[in-house]
Amino acid sequence: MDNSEEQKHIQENNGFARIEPYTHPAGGWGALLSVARNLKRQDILGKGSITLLNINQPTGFDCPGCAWPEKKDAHAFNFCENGAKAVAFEATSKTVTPEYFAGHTVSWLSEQSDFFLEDLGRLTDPVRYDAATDKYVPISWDDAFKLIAQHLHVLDNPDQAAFYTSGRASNEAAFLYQLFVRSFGTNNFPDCSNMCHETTSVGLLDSIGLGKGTVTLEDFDVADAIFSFGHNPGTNHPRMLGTLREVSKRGGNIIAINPIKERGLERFQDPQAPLEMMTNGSTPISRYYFQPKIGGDYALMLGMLKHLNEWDKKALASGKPSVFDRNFIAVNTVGFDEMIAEIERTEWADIYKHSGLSPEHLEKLAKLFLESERSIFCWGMGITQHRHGTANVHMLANLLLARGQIGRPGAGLCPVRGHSNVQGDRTMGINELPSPKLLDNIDRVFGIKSPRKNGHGVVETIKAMAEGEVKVFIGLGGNFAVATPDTSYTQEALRKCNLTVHVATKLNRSHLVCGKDALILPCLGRTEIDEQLHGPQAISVEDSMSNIHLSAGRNAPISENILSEPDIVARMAEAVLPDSQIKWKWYIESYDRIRDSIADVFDEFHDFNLRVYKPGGFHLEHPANQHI
Ligand SMILES: Nc1nc2c(c(=O)[nH]1)N[C@H]1C(S)=C(S)[C@@H](COP(=O)(O)OP(=O)(O)OC[C@H]3O[C@@H](n4cnc5c(=O)[nH]c(N)nc54)[C@H](O)[C@@H]3O)O[C@H]1N2
Ligand SMILES: Nc1nc2c(c(=O)[nH]1)N[C@H]1C(S)=C(S)[C@@H](COP(=O)(O)OP(=O)(O)OC[C@H]3O[C@@H](n4cnc5c(=O)[nH]c(N)nc54)[C@H](O)[C@@H]3O)O[C@H]1N2
Ligand SMILES: [Mo]
Repeated sequence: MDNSEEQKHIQENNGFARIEPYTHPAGGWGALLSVARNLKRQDILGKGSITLLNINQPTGFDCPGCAWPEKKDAHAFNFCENGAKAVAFEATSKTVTPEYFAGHTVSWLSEQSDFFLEDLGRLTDPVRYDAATDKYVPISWDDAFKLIAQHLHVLDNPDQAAFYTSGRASNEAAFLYQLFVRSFGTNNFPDCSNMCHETTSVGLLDSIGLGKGTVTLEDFDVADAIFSFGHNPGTNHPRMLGTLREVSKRGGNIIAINPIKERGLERFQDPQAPLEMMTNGSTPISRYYFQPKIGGDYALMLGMLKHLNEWDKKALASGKPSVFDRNFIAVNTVGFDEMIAEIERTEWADIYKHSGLSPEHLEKLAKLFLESERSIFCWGMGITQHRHGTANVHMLANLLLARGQIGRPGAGLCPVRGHSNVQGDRTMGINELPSPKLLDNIDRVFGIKSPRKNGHGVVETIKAMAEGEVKVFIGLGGNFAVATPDTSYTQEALRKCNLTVHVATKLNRSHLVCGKDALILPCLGRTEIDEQLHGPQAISVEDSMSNIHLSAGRNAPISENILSEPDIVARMAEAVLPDSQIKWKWYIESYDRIRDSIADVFDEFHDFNLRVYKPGGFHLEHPANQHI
């Protein structure tokens, strides 16, 4: 379909792409055709190949598509269908200019589909909402920052403003942003992570002392079994399918636990493996597929532990070694006996009822775990987005701890994050519940007094805006009005604000849900050259496996009137905090300076610049993944 046909097709389907039965493997020829179509749609066929060859290379830019790590020996095409689309989407030559805004009211734009809005192309100039004409009109950068300062200065207290972050912001942008917001005086940091892997971060912090996974890509090379709980790599992390395919090819077990049969977990045809493409073959991915009830994972994992416990008793009674890693448990854990007592109290009937698995299937699943000396547990939204998501995560950790399978090569915990730097943003201090240690360190390095009161996350921010307690909303990326729960209530809440500000690459619905005053501030994307006083700058990101590496764009910016995210944050800080001792603009001359300050605040970032400029970057140390 060409562009106009596709628009027509979408219009005819009320703005939704039609879902049709799909009988082919995930990936493969279908994926490549789709990539070609998207490059064409965005008018970058010529430019596209150069852009894509740079993706996820040591000297290129980090793929904005997702947070799955890159292989160290990546060949020239280490990107996937989605990554290619995400890049095509950003590197498009289509633009939304002030002239476009002059011809279209916000009411008219609001009637268009989400796809239509983003498909308009890249934002080229800062604009301000004009209620009289119901249109966005151009504003200079200086005036935009002045307007933000005016609104923030008239608040009764800093907690009347909230500062959202979407997980694409770089470490450098996120670090400056949290420093600005804390210098201003609030911890109101709603974050896309609140809707995503929050339960992972909270649950793992309880279970292993740090809210992050414990494995690296190399662990997948030696694992006996990969357990995939509630995530769908086929559409969401396609590069992960390459990793799973390798495991499958060398005879490793892949076990999916998912109420729905996801095509990507069943079969995968790798567009980067020529032989499979020529023969139209595909590698089976999951050897075993268990389909619990939605929300049944906690009961399922409890059942696995109950089986292990029964087998353990039998083993001990007949003089065989324990099923559990007793030594590891004694040295590294607390509360094991209490957990076993709780498991013994739980009836099998309840476990079957709540998990939705038959006794035979549950026993088979527990056996597979027992037989695997090195297991990796991967998980996504099927585990985290539940009321009992944190308890689910505790249970994942409990199973591995009971078998001593954390900190051992080929074994451990692997949350599969979404946005490409959502983990890094948290590491940089984007957190509405900051630890005293973080605040003390920031205060020591910068001589400020960070607020000690906890701030608002996403849900509290929406409530506070609805009740008129938060009056200014500033978003560093994202699509708050759509991504958050209870859309109509959220949109009503945003409209009550005195000012809404969105830093963005593309137009989306949130920009059309305006406060009394509203700004859209266009920023550079990952693929673009970020030229500052000391030359082109690189930013850094942290992937799902705690690897930190640099990313630098190669394309010319889409417009001369857009700024980098760190620059926008720094200029906003200058305007809002004229008496600040922090040299905001000086940081922008060279991002190495931001990284030096990050190293001063966070011990694990020691020698940041030295280490991050090495090809592939470095791995953040983590006590739970020290191999023993
Ligand atoms: N194309 C594309 N890719 C993306 C994104 C995007 O918007 N578009 N977003 C990115 C982001 S931010 C994220 S967080 C990731 C999300 O990626 P995923 O973590 O894969 O999330 P979902 O797509 O919601 O898929 C959830 C899976 O869990 C299963 N499931 C549902 N309920 C349960 C349950 O109770 N138990 C179990 N065991 N399984 C269950 C569903 O069948 C589904 O397969 O994707 C990232 N990648
Ligand atoms: N119904 C429903 N709601 C969900 C989910 C779901 O599966 N279903 N998933 C939840 C999850 S897991 C998450 S993580 C959240 C995501 O929530 P958000 O992060 O708020 O939403 P996104 O849709 O990822 O944001 C996309 C927008 O980010 C902007 N953007 C893209 N690249 C850049 C960049 O480099 N810089 C800047 N400044 N802006 C950029 C573009 O303007 C684009 O329109 O949504 C949550 N909400
Ligand atoms: Mo997410």
